[in-house]
This record gives sequence, C-alpha cells and structure tokens, in this order.
Amino acid sequence: MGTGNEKDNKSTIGGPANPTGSPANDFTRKLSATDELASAIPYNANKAGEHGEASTSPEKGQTVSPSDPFVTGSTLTETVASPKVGSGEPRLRFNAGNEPLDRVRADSSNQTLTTNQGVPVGDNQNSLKAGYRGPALLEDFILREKITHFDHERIPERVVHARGSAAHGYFECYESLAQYTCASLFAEAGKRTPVFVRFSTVIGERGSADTARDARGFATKFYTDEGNWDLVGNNIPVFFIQDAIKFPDLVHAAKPEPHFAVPQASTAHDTFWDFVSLMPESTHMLMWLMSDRAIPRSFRTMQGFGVNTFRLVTAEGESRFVKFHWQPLAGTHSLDWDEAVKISGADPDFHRRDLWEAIECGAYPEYELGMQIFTEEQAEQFSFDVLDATKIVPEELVPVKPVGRMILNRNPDNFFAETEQVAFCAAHIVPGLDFSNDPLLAGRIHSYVDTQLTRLGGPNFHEIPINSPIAQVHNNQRDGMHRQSINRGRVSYEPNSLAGGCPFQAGAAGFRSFSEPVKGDKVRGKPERFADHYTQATLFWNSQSAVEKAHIIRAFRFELTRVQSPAIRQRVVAMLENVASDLAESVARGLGMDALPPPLPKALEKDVMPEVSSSPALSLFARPGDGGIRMRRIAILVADGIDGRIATLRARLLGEQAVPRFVGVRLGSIRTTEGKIEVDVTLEAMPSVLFDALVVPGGGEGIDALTRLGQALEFVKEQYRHCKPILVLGDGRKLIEASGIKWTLQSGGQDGGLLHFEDEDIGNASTRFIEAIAAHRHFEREMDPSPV
Ligand code: HDE
Repeated sequence: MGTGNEKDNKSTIGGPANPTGSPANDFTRKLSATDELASAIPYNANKAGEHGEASTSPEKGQTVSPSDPFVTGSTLTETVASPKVGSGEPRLRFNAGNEPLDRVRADSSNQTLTTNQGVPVGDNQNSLKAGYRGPALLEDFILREKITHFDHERIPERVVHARGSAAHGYFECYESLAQYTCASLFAEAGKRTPVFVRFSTVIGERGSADTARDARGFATKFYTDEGNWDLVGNNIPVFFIQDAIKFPDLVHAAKPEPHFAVPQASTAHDTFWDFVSLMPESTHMLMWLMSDRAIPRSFRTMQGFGVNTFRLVTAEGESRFVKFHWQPLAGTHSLDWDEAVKISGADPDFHRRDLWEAIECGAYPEYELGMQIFTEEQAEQFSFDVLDATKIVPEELVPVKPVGRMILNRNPDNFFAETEQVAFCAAHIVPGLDFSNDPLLAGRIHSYVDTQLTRLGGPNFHEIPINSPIAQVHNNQRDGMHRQSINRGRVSYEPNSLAGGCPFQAGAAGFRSFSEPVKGDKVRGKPERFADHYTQATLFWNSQSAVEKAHIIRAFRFELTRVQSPAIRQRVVAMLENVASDLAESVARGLGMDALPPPLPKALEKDVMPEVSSSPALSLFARPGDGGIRMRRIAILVADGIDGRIATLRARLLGEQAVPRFVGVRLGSIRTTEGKIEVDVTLEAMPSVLFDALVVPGGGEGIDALTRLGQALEFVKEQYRHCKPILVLGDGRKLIEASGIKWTLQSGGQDGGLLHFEDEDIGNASTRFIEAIAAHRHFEREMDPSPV
C-alpha cells in the first residue's frame, strides 16, 4: 500500500458502511482486508472443546493471515520513517524486546555529557546562580534532573536474599532426556541454553558481609527457547518449614530483632532460636545450617539444590517426580568459623570478589546438573513424604543422574541493571516441567511475582532487559508502569478475528499442566508423615565425619551462647536429644549446662524406620572436586634477603591457575638472594584469612626479619589454626617454630599439610604443596580450643 490517500474517508472514527463500494484508497483497502479477515473466522470453532473431557487437550487457536500487513497495524502512517520511529518497515511477528542485551548496552567513549533528554551539558561543575555569590535558580533543569535522578537511585532490597552476586553463562545438555521430559533445553546432546545465575545469602541486608553463617541462594535463570525457567534453589537441600504460611514468621524470627535492628546477618540471637525450637520440623535444616555448608569457601565450591520436589513431564503427558542438584566441579569446600568471622571485617565482599575474579581470569566456575528422577509409586513407598521440604531423598534410594553442565563465563556489565534487577520466580517453568503439591512450593509460586511488584515498581518487570526471555513474547497484556513494548495494532484480546486470531493459543504445543487426579476434603492440616521431625536430622548427623561433627557442635555452641534466655538454650538442647545423644551432650557441655533437660516430646509417637541410617554423600568430604587448585590464593611471605627461588615456585603455581601473591610489610621492591621481586600486597591489606595456603621461604636475613614481626607470626599462626597447607623452605622453619607450631601432631601422627623442604628441592616441594592445596584443609591438626 502506498501513502497517497485522498483526504476523504480518512477518519478513524468512521468510514464508509461498505468499503468495497467506496473509492479505492489505502484506508478503504485496509477496511476491506480487515473485513475479509474477520469473515475468515465466522465463529469460535474451539469453544466446544473448552468443556469437559475435551478441555484436557486444548486446540491450537484459530488463526488466519491477513492479506495485507496494514490490517493488523495501528496506523496507515506506520511507513513514515524517522530516526526515532525507525525504518517505517513494520517488523511483523517480532518482539524487539526479546533481542539480546546488546540492544540496551550503553557506552560513552568519545561522547559528550548530556541530560537524560540528550541535551549536551556545557558545564557539569556549577549550578545556575543569580550572580557568582547569588541564590541558585529554580530554572536550572540540569541541576534538578541530576539531583532528582540521584534521589531515586535506590530501590527496595529483596525482603530475603538481599545480598547477592551474579554471572552469565550457559547450560549444556549431555544427552536427550525425551524419555523423561519434553523440556526443550534437555532435547539433545550438546544443546546450549544461556543462563544468568545469582548467588546470595538469605538474612543479611544488601550491604552485609558475604561470609555470614547462612544458607546460600543458588538461583538460575535458563533462557530456553520455550521461555524462561527459573530454578530458584539453595545450597542446602532442605528447608526450615513445611508450609508457606510459616515463612513470614520464620523470616521475622531470623532477621535483626525489630526493636533495635540487631544482629545483622546472623541467626545467633533469641528470636531465631525461640521460633525454630518451637518448630521442630526445622531440626533437619538446623543441622545443615550449623554445619560448614553454611560458611562456603566460595560460590564456586558449593552445591545447589532445587529443594522442593518438581515434576518432569513427557510429550505424551507422563510424569515423574524430580529433585534438582548442582555439583561444583571445584568440589565442596568451606571456611573455618573463626576465619569466616575475620573475613567479614577483612573483606566483606569475599565471595563477590572471588566469583568476579575467577571469571575475569578465565577460571570459569563449572557445575554439573543432576536429577533424582522417581515415580509416584516409588515415592509412596518412602518412609518420608516427598512433598515435605524438610526431607531429602537419600541418594541410596534414588541416585543422582548427571544431565548437563553449567559454565559461568561472563561477568555482568552493570551490577544494578543485571544483578539487582534480575527477578527470579519459582513459578517460571517451561513445557516439560511442572510443580508437585509441596505446600511450601505453592506459597513460593505466588510470592516471587508479588514481591517484584514492589521491588521493581510494577507489572512490567519482565521487560527489564535481564528478565526478558530470548523466546519471543506475544500476548494481550498491556500498559502498566514503565511499559517498554510498543504494541502494534488495535487488538489486545483473544479470541479475535480482527488480528487474524493472533496471538493464538498453542494447544498441544504449549505449556500444559500435568493432569493429576486430586481428591480429598478441603482442609487446613498436614499429612501424617510430615510429623516425623528427627529421622533425617539423625541421618545427617550419622553421615558426618568426626571433624564435621565437631564443627556442628561448635556452631550450636556459638549460636546458643549468644542466646540470652537460658530457657531457649535448654529447649534447643532438648530438641537435639531427639537427634543424637552425643550431639546434645556435647552442646550442653559447651553451654555449661549441668544436666541435660528431658528430650522434647515428639509429634509422632511411633518410630520411623528409615531406609538408610547413614548416607556418605551428605558429607562435604564426599566431594573433593577435580583436584585442581584454580583460584586458590597463596601467600608467599617476603622480606629483604629472602631466597630468590620462590620466583620458580610462583611461576609453577600460576601455571595451575592459582593466585600466588608476594606478601610483605610494605609495597615496593624486595631484595632476594637472586635479584629483586615486587611485593604484591601487604600483611595489613590482606591478612592471613584471605589466603588458602602459605609459603614460608628460606633466606637467613629475610626470615630473621619476619620472625621479629608480630604480624608475620600472627599470619602463620592463623594459617595453621585454620588447617591450611603450609610449605616451609630451608630455614623458613625458624618462623614456624617462633610461632609456637609443632612439627608433629599431639597424637604423634604426621601433619599432611605442614611440609618442610630444603631450598634447593623446590621442584619436588611445589608438587607436594599443590597436592596439599588440592586437599583444601588438613583437619588432622585441628583442636578445640586451638593451642596456637
Ligand atoms: Fe524464596 N523468596 N521463598 N526460597 N528465595 C525470595 O523473592 C519465598 C524458599 C530463594 O537471587 C523472594 O525476588 C517464600 C526456599 C532464593 O533474586 C521472595 C518461601 C528456597 C531467592 C521469596 C520461600 C528459596 C529467594 C525475595 C516459602 C530454596 C533469591 C526476593 C514458601 C529452594 C533469588 C525475591 C534471587 C527470594 C519468597 C522459601 C530460594 C520474598 C514465600 C525453600 C535463592 O519472593
């Protein structure tokens, strides 16, 4: 169609009653083509199929293509081009809002400064005044725009999981999972799906420290070709509560106490322990939370879990239950509690920095996705209920099937635009997946969208670039705050004939809920098996190594020591008696209790016979990783006169993608026996807790200087106390001895993490040291309290 319309008949509020009989022009041609389109859908042929049995297989929506593109357009003038409206060529069947993020990336190289209206700013140093010493003028639109935008830079933080860090990457499927699910991302081997992953703590505010004792969020947005799937998980496979209705209570109890907003990012206070000890279903989660799982070494070294039970659904509509697992390739490793506390001060961004630096260095974090897939009939046989989020499915009952890997290979460009504005939602699933009836999940399905309405300011948060799917979005939702899409045409309803039925429902090709038979009375209550609160807490305890058990006891002791009310401390110990008597006794002793209180009465009187009483997979040590030492930070202590061969060691460590650093008293050059080296960082800027391992080189003069230095002695002691690998070369042994460290263990055994080699043996020393670093910690030396 051209644009040479005659003046008449161009009204938009009325046209000729019979366009075909009127003078031919664009307007009447549009009207006739519209009528043609409307006539092609004389009635809603799908209506009958919306009822009864037929409705279980919805038909694809009726659709007809218009004979002319103008028919579905808003205006005959859309061919008018300009630098603002675009080429004048309507992009039919296309939503530009789903194009890659490049469409909104902004770069200001060689650009002048402008206002938000694009007006070049001549002076960004002075506001407009009446005279140099006179009053500022209200008309200064440049000042006012700048200040106004600044005033509104902050948005509400997430009510939970406020503190987080994120990265882009991809998921790659190992093999077709068509026999289990028709989800397109699992359709074929090698298929890649872009992802954005946000890791978080739960309780702390946005500016809180990364290393607080807490569960970690592990939320993955898969931008699949059939829409976004958000797997919004945690690094702990169970949760505190069984029903969403208790979530606000749980969070209120755990957050800083409302009268004085203390403590920040910590569960070590009365209200938390008061609540959880009155909610014994939280016992299992508390065992995980008090374990070293809650103080991970990095986001790269923690597992992830979907927690709730979901469904996989095949193209034929068959369904199985599924539990999702992420396994880090680098293994599962944690911090020491004393170390975590000190890192909070030394580097509150410890995990954020680690993730960022690993990706910037090309040491891309990698995780394997696993699924536990089981049928409803299998689930019926379990001693626990799979709809209860306080329970795991032990791997002995259903093994974890590896289905693909995820690699995080790109940092965000802008923290706010991406990491802060990303909106995860447990309700975002794709065809081939579905929910179970887990009552915790039901609340989550509601909560996430709801929370974004306040946090991101309205119903169009899905259009924020980081949230928009790569799959095309076409529907009749319109308007609302901050709407980005400019929808073409006059039709925003369905069914319609005026837009050829578009967008039309997909029928069998679209998302369909699994048709699960449901029967029962409308009730508020829980199933019987939800009343077993302790069997799996005991299973977790029994599956821990002696070191892990000691750490769990220590964590309970720490948290409960901070609880002011003795009655609450007693109640928690009484709860722990239902888990394991040795645990309860040790905690009670740590709290100075003279006698154990009677165990808490159990909600379920009869004992449950668990399928397994110990599950080795639950120990952190079951997952040492691939043996690499990528991104491990290694301190090499230096002072004038130190043995120059450490340069060789450093090169070897760099070759392993580790991060060796020369640590000295001041920045600048250091004289070694072989030349000069530059100090990378100082003892005060990067204290011991920020390193995974230590090298104490030889070199008489240098080592003598370090031995006289309190900070160096402290550095060595802390590395030792936190069970880190220490390589000592030549007469570097003097510094070890001056720190009060013994070469042999009190038990008489060998400390595998304390290595001594002569200076010239640097090749062999490096190899042994790398092995010791890969082992992460050397707990054989641990004592509570530490003698060093
Ligand atoms: Fe969440 N959760 N949650 N949660 N959750 C939120 O959504 C909620 C639960 C989890 O990096 C909120 O966007 C309810 C379990 C993660 O942005 C909110 C219940 C698990 C994240 C919300 C739960 C999670 C959230 C706050 C009980 C592990 C951070 C801001 C019924 C499987 C996602 C937001 C990110 C965030 C509600 C329980 C994981 C308020 C009501 C169980 C990783 O909507």
